[in-house]
Order: sequence, then C-alpha cells, then structure tokens
Amino acid sequence: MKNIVILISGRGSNMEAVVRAARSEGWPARVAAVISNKPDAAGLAFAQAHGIATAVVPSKEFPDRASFDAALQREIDRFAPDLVVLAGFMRILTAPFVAHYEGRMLNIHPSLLPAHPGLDTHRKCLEAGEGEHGATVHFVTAELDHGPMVAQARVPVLPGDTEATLAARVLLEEHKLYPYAVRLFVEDRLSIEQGDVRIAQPA
Ligand code: NHR
Ligand code: GAR
Repeated sequence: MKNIVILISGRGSNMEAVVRAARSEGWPARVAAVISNKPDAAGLAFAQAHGIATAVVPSKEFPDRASFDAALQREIDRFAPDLVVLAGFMRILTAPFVAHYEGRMLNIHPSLLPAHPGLDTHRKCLEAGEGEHGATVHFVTAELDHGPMVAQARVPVLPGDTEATLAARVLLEEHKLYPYAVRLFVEDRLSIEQGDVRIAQPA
C-alpha cells in the first residue's frame, strides 16, 4: 500500500478527484494526509469529512522560503509518503525540497506545457489567440513547470471564452487527468528515461 500526501492551497477539487478515485477504484494506495500552506483552504474540510489527516504549515508565518520548505518537509515526512501530489499548491518550492522528493512528486499545471509556465495561464492562452488549451501533469523539478511530462488533456478555446469559462473547461479535464496520472504512479507504471517519462503497460 503506497502513501500519498497531497498539498493544496485552496479549493482542492483536484485533491478531491484523487481521493474519490483512489477509493472507488481500489488503488493500492491511500491518501495519508492533505497539507495546506493556507489555514483557510476550503479543501481541508473535505479531507477532514473523509477521515483523512490534515495539517497546515502557514507559509505567511515563515521569514523565508528555506524555513517554510524545511517545516513543510518535516510535516510531509511524518506520513512516510511514497508520492507527494501538488494540487493547486501555489508556493514555489526550493531546490533542496524538490531534491528530497525527486522522482516522487507530481504537479498538475493548467496549460499545455511547455506553453505558459507560471501563473495566469488562461489569460495568457486567450491573449495569444490560441485555439487550444489544456492541462499537464509533470514530475516536479527545481525549474518551475519544466519537469518530465506524464500526461496532457486538451480542450478547445471557444468563441466568447473568458478566463472563467476556459478555466472551468480545463478543470473538468483536470479531474480526469490527475487521477489517471497518479494511478499510473501508484501502479509503478512510470519511469523517467533520459528526462522523458515512459508509461509501462498494465501488469
Ligand atoms: N516548485 C518547483 N520548484 N517546481 C515546480 O514545477 C513547481 C513548484 C511549486 C509549485 C505549481 C505551479 C503551477 O502548476 C508548482 C510547480 C506557484 C507559482 C507562483 O508563482 C508558480 C507556479 C506554480 C505554483 N507562486 C508565487 C510564489 O512566489 C505565489 C503566488 C501566490 O501565492 O498566489 O511562490 O503553476
Ligand atoms: C487547478 O486548475 C490547477 O491546475 C491550478 O489551480 C487550480 C486548483 O484548483 N494550479 C495552479 O495554477 C498551480 N499554480 P483546485 O484547488 O480546485 O484543485
């Protein structure tokens, strides 16, 4: 049984999708804890209501990124994670923290990487006049939104789209894509070869 620790900063709908899939699909894994850097993250209530341990490491109360990341790492490691899942986690992580979880930390980013790393991806997509947008699950490396890619989901940009309508269309796909990708990890089907992710056939 693998232990998954999920990091959130807000709503937590991707966390919810992973928790529901792990349970309903009988994964060889359990969500051991949900940890937020924001005390008021809405997703904490869902986790508590579903009997999952929660913790808050309030980033605002730390003087610098290094001390926050050290405290976060201590909290995460209490749950002996095989996998750390960033789900709408909004703090850039330092290189030593990322190195500690190398090959066992995933993020979902709301763009078709390598397009639009960083923040405000829906606005950037609309401003560029692109016909397509989406989401990417990738392994986390020190360079923001640049780690090896596991899977992508694509959506069309439609006439009249606003940031909100486009974000909602992408989010629906995220809720299918992230459970799919996390499941590949817990089934030991992911490997990284020369910087590219390989997906093995089911056993
Ligand atoms: N850290 C590293 N080292 N590498 C990645 O790939 C990371 C990461 C931390 C978070 C998620 C990410 C995304 O998918 C993620 C990937 C936050 C910011 C950001 O600028 C950018 C990208 C992502 C998450 N955060 C501001 C900061 O100064 C704070 C913004 C806020 O609090 O609202 O940390 O997009
Ligand atoms: C999701 O769209 C996720 O891809 C994005 O924030 C939303 C979180 O929603 N993540 C980032 O922008 C990371 N910087 P959720 O809290 O409901 O899962």
